[in-house]
Formats: sequence, structure tokens, C-alpha cells
Amino acid sequence: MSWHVLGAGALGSLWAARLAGAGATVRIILRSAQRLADYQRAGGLTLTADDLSRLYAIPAELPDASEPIQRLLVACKAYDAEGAIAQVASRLSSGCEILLLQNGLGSQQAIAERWPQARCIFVSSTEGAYREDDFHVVFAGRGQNWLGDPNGGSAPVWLDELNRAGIPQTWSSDILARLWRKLALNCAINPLTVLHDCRNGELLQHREQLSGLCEELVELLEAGGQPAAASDLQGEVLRVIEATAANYSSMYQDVRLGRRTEIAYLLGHACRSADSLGLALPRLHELHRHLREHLSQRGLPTD
Ligand code: NAD
Ligand code: KPL
Repeated sequence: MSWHVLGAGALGSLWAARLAGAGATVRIILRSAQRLADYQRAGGLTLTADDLSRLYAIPAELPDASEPIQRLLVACKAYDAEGAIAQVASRLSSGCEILLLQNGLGSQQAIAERWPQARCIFVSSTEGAYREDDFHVVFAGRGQNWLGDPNGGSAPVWLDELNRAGIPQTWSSDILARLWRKLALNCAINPLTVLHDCRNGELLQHREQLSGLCEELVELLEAGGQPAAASDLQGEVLRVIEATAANYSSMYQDVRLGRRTEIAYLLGHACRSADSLGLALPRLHELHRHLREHLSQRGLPTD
């Protein structure tokens, strides 16, 4: 069965190259004839890992190609994912599987509701990759991928294909807890690095602010039925800050490069969830307001 990969950016290329390298049938879906022509000129995808670069001549196609899609890996940003799937919706086979690699929450649920005929598998990834150039990706950080189906059900048989491709994976029986935990870490750390214009480690000078945010995030997670994601949140926030002290957060880098952030699926999702639970969480709302103002001053989208 083919793997169709929608979103040939950093993470999508990292998955596509490893799967193709292990002999799986992979097809990349590019959004326009211009992108397809550029891709064909490049001769495929290049992945650099451990200072070695290799070209993978993976076939690519446009969204309106004719082959039905049975397994779709969606690696667009959260704000593009639903629109990108809509372009291939007529090709989705009944009972197809859609793997959603987006960070944060909100986009996955919208997709699962819109295409109920598909089995949506949510993925939380701590691997790191960045685009060196068009169709050239660098594998920047080893990590883990947790996959799970929020509606339950058994682990798919193709997890073994991921193992053969060297894609680290663990099947999670509570993928929402994983995604909420990562969302909470990202909400505590990333916006503050943008607003204080600093590396992760410098946030240790703002412990009171971190602690106030963690308190509200714990309240949100517990009220939202995610007690596991709330457990020792502040301790983990501090451990992550220490372990990544020299790094700039992903949101910091997006803002620095003038790229749209995934704020609506991180802090925005946290604030909307708090409102729908009737919780007053003033620090989170103030952080959200302040961050949107900061983005708007730089001409970046605030959603
Ligand atoms: P990216 O911007 O590098 O890649 C997204 C790709 O999607 C781009 O190539 C874009 O052209 C493509 N795309 C957008 N709309 C499309 C459409 N309609 N049809 C076809 N392609 C379309 O982003 P990324 O860094 O790979 O991140 C993808 C997701 O993975 C994000 O939610 C991110 O938070 C998450 N994530 C990324 C990393 C990482 O290290 N890069 C790690 C963990 C999680
Ligand atoms: O995931 C991260 C990011 O930068 O997006 C960390 C390092 C955990 C900071 O929130």
C-alpha cells in the first residue's frame, strides 16, 4: 500500500525519505504545477542526516492525480492541514487512514469531524528537522513519535514499516494526553521566548511568570479531563528549559524568520478551551493578547 505524503516540508520530507529508503512505496503530493516542476528539476528530496546527504527520487504528483489514497501522511502546518486534505478529499478511499503530524490541538479534531469515513491517527513528534532549501531537509534532532487513535482501536499493522524505516514510534493509548502535555509545555515556554526575545535558558530569570502560567495550565488540564498531562507540569517545564537552554524555541524562530506561527493551535486553543469550560485564566489570556499584539506589530497573522 502506498504512503501519500501531503506537505513536503521539514517533517514530511524526513518521513518520506526514511520510508522510501526502506523500500516503501511513497508518493509526494505537491500543491501546484510550479512546485511539481521545481521538484522534478531538483530530482527528488535530499535528506541530510549525520552530515551525509542523500537524494531520494520519490515520485510526486498533484492533488488531482487519479490514484485512490488509502494512507495519507499530513505534514503541513496546523493552519494548512484541513485545506490541504480538502484538495485530495475526492481521492480518499473509504476506511483510509490519515496520520496527522501537526503540533498543538484543534486542527486534528476539525479534520476527524470533517472526514468521519477516515481513521485519523494523531501523532506527537519530538524529532527535529528543518528546511535547508527547497526539497532539502536536515535531520536536526533525534526524538520519538507517539501515535494514537483518540477513538481507541488497535495499533495498525504498518507500525512495523516505521520500525524498518528507522522511524522511532510508540503506540499510545492516550494520545490526547501526550498532545495536551506538549501543548502545555509549548504554551509555557514558546510565547515567553518571543516576548522576552531570548533563548529558552534565559526564561529561568522569569520563574514567577513561568510558575503563574503553569498554575493556570494545570487548572485547565485538570478541568479538561487531562490529569496525566497536568502532573508535575512545572517541574517538566523547568527540566525542558534546562535541557534546551541554548536553543531558540520553534515559535521564536518562526517570528524571527517572519513566518506564520501556530499560535491558534497552542495558546489560542488553550484559551478557547478555558472559555468553553468556564474557567477564568487571566495570565494565559493576557499572554495570548500580548503575543497577538506582538505578532501584529510585525505584520504576522495573529491566528
Ligand atoms: P514546513 O513548513 O517545513 O512544511 C509544511 C509543508 O506543507 C510545506 O512544504 C508547505 O509547502 C506544505 N503545504 C502547505 N499547504 C499545502 C497544500 N495545500 N498542499 C501540499 N503541501 C502543502 O513545516 P514542518 O516544520 O514540517 O511542520 C509540520 C508540522 O509538524 C507542524 O505542525 C509542526 O509544528 C510539526 N512539527 C515539526 C517539527 C520539525 O522539527 N519541523 C517537529 C515536531 C512537530
Ligand atoms: O517544543 C519546543 C519548541 O521549541 O517548540 C520546546 C523545545 C519544548 C520548547 O517549548
